[in-house]
Amino acid sequence: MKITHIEHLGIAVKSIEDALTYYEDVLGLKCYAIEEVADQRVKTAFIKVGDTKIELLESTDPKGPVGKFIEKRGEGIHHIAFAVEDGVAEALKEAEEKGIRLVDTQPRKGAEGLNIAFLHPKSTVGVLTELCEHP
Ligand code: CMX
Repeated sequence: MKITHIEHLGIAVKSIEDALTYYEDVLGLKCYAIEEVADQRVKTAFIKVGDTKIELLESTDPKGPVGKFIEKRGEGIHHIAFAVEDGVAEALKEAEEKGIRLVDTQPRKGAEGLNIAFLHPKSTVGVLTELCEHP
């Protein structure tokens, strides 16, 4: 697959409002959008940092992926998202052929309207990995 850049880093937080006091007041960054992704049971906040972004993830359901993550591992880096040039479907096919366990077998819609899919952290050296592309 052809990865062009890190599209964003996902960071699990208990409260976006509390986390923003650090990102905005201490680091001087600016949140430009807050969006709920209902099917993922999260609220997301986006912060631009140069050519990439940070996506803060607040769970809306303790049984959702971020709720479970925080319960088990606490707040912190949740996933890395790579932009792929040759399309998410093609990248997924290639990853599967190379023995990687897929969370999503097909691309789906994520925050900001991107086409996204996740690779399972148990086959990506411990880091939940998202592949994404602008539609
Ligand atoms: N990073 C690294 N490891 C992780 C992880 C993460 N984000 N999430 C779970 N794990 C690990 C757990 O620690 C656990 O490891 P051990 O067995 O060694 O304890 C193992 O994976 C299984 O964890 P689990 O709590 O039983 O969770 P599930 O198997 O139910 O789900 C996963 C794990 C990755 C399939 C699920 O979190 C998922 O589908 N993630 C993709 C979707 C997602 O994260 N959405 C939120 C973001 C949405 C967005 O950005 O728009």
